Amino acid sequence: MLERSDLAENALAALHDEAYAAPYDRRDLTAEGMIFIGGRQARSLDGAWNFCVDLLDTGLRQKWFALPPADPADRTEPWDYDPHMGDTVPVPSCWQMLHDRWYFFEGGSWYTRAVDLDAADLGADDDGRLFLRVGAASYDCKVFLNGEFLGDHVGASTPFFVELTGKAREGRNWLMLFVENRRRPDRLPMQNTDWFNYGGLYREVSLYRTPKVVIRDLFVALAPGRYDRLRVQIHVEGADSAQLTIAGLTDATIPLTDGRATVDIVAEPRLWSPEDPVLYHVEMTAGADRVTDRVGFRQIERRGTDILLNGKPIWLRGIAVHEDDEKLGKVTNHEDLARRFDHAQALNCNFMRLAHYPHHEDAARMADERGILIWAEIPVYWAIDFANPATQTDARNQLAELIRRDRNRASVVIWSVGNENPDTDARLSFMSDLADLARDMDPTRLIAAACLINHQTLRIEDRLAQHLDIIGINEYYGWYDEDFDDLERIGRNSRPDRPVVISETGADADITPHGPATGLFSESYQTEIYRKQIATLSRLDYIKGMSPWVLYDFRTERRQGIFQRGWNRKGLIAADKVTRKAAFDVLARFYADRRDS
Ligand code: GCB
Repeated sequence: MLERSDLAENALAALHDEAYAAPYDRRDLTAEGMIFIGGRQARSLDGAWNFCVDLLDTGLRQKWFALPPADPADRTEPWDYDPHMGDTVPVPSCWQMLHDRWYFFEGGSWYTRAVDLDAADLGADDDGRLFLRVGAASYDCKVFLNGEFLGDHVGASTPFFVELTGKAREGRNWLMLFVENRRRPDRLPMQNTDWFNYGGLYREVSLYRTPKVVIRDLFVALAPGRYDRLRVQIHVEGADSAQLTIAGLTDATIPLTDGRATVDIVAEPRLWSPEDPVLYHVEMTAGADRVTDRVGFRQIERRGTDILLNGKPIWLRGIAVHEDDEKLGKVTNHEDLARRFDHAQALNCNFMRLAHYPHHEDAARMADERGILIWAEIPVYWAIDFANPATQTDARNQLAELIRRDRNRASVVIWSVGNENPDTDARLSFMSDLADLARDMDPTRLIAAACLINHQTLRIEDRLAQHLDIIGINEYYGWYDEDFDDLERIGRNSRPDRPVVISETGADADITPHGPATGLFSESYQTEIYRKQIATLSRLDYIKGMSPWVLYDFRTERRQGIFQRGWNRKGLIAADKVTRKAAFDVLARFYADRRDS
């Protein structure tokens, strides 16, 4: 007889245990645990990780993470998965893009890799600290190190941190991440969306060494309404002052109370704008810790139905874009981002909507460099479980993580708290709370949401509007709504007291060899819709911009028509991200005229 270990006993007991996941559903890795990473040296953990899909959560039930490494020949009990060996996948990646058999896989998966650390990594010399950062994992990620459960994060698109200080050991460590992407009614988004449910560790994973003192947060911007004052908000752990240097502007010692300070500093920076996207080198030290950033300074405000950038009215010539790639899925790289911004600039855009969830942080960095204004959003999309407090906590945390990550980016001018949600009491309370949170964390930006038109009254009408600075409107006249005259009526019937941005409009065009020559789904039909939309919308003076749907065709499970075949074909450019459709030029010409007017 074999002598059974605890693990083997557990594997047997777990056959009848349906509460197996409860200890790991902690949701304790949140915005609170973030550290500021600008200018820090990262040790990349990207590359090959051991991997296996786990449809039945067997790894959580049997505790695969607790299996000590051993040569198979030395094991005395059977095992269902050994995380220390076997097939590997690259990180970052989406598993759907790696094997046909994983294309529609929704469930848990295990990523494992060895991490070798020396005494210096563990802070032996300087009492230093060690943090793991995961750029994004879709949707729930549970972190284990050497068999120990360290924490749980929910939300598919924002980064999270785990402190490894005191947990990691000298020599070989085994880091294991359980990443699970089930669509569920209580998640953001819920089951039903119009984009593909990619899964996996699809952004970078890194280690950060810090000294004992850690700069957790640094937020620097023009003080609201002022051009001669910077407002600086700091959170440092373990120091009672910080030194802030902004090249050519200031060199200030800032006293901290309980590690925190919010101070105004006299300075008159050159203003960041699409025409002059100037960035300043910012450096902060506290104790032995040091971080840097490149930050632009600008004001964005609304006055009546106007949007003002640095005090001057601006019209947002935009385009909406998904984070989606034919070959890579949601993985973003520099080349892809650069091409995206090249295309936006070829359209004569000054604005981009990053739909429908936080995109890679490098998107806003590139927008800072290129002078493109950004609408950033969280996936409060369609029929969210608005009455569920856990869903609300998740939404608040995703918003907080996004704001903490990107609020030094001058390009980001709008936080959007949702897309096309029904006007119910529960939704109003859920989303107005998000608007309040965004304003509270960041008074230097405008708050928006993509709202729906009231089709009964043919008016722009949404109770959430009073909590927003910008009313986004998604409308598809000529496509889902056939009567184009209704768009004219809506224009006349509506008297919004604040700016409206047409956050979506468009039509599908299938330019693959299967595509039709005329009618719905043809290139000519799409072009015609753009012409009519532009003609109608440009007559409405409360419309202060638009971001038509969408730059590239993107993958989505819900589109299975013969001209769709798993793709939303509303792109102005096909899924190859090269072939432009005729409507591209129509929009580019309109934006060129608007720029000059
Ligand atoms: C919308 C949604 C967007 C869809 C788009 C469409 O209103 O906001 O996510 O992809 O329409 O193509 O139907």
